[in-house]
Amino acid sequence: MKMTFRWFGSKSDSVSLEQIRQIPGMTGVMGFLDYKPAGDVWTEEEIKKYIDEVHAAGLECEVIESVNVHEDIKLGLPTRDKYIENYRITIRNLAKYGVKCIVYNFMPVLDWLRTDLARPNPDGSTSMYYDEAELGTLSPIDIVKRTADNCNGFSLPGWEPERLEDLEKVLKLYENVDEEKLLENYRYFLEGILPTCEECGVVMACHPDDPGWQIFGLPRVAHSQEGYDKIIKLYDSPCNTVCLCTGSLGSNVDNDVPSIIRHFGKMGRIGCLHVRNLKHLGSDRCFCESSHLSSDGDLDMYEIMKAIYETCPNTYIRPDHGRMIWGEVGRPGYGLYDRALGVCYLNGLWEAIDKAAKSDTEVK
Ligand SMILES: [Mn+2]
Repeated sequence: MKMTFRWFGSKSDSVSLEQIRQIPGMTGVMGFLDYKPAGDVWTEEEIKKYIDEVHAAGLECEVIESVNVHEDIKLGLPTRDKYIENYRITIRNLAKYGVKCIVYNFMPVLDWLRTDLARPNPDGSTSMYYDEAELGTLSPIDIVKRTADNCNGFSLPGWEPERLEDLEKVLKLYENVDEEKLLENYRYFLEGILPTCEECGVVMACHPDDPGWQIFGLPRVAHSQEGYDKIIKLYDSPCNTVCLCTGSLGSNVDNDVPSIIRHFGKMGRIGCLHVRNLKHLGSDRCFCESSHLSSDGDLDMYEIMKAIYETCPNTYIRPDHGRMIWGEVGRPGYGLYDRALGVCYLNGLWEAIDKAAKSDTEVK
């Protein structure tokens, strides 16, 4: 297991590489060029600058997150070929600088979604929060505006203003795209890029829909074991993998997260993992992001780490969103303190699982 931490770059993150390096057991970052619009080529120069900085801090950068897929690809428009070619160039450029795994998602229009980015908890901390009942009263444009207004001056992944300028127009285009059509467009995308990945030794890891169901009537395909099975079958390659985000999948109470990890872990199709917890509040469609601890949320983190240990022990892992604690101000979900506590807890679980497994072997 390689423990990593998301880092948005020195100009866009309240957390420094030095702070990340000082977290026990930390090996590297999951990197991100947050200023790149979907569809643009990530140039060698930009990649080198980011990765050199990470290496200079004594950390690795083998995973890159959110090379966003242009909407025209998801919609299957004729212009998609240009964006797929750009994506291929980006893959080659990232591979040149040692990147082994690229995280992306195939969610139409809207990326992950919350109705509150700083919901107060009884202990005085704040959490990101989602309530479907509240969402019912808002339009997609309302929710985008509210998110932009409440993120402490940082842009959130998937909420870049350039991407959302034409929101209404894009939503209209999706009226003709159902789940089947989206999967067809998805296949075309994978056929376009996976041969390049095979050539370069890079895996693509699809992040789940968040929350893990359809919203605003938009088609979504990546929020269950069955959905991922379909995606894996679209193009059979070891480079076609899942970014298994326990919080996103766990938002849907029908998902048995440890069992999904075992299913794809055994197939060798987990490219990396985001590990976090969440707590449902009174309804299956209302939850807040809790601390990583099992007893604070609905997910059994011990079973999750055990499933990883037993089926994909060499995977990249990072803590995912954390609460804001100890008065920290930063990008919602991406402060230092609660995520660093999450790392220590996950490392503790791992050591216990590892030692128990080794002493079992000795007894036999
Ligand atoms: Mn995630």
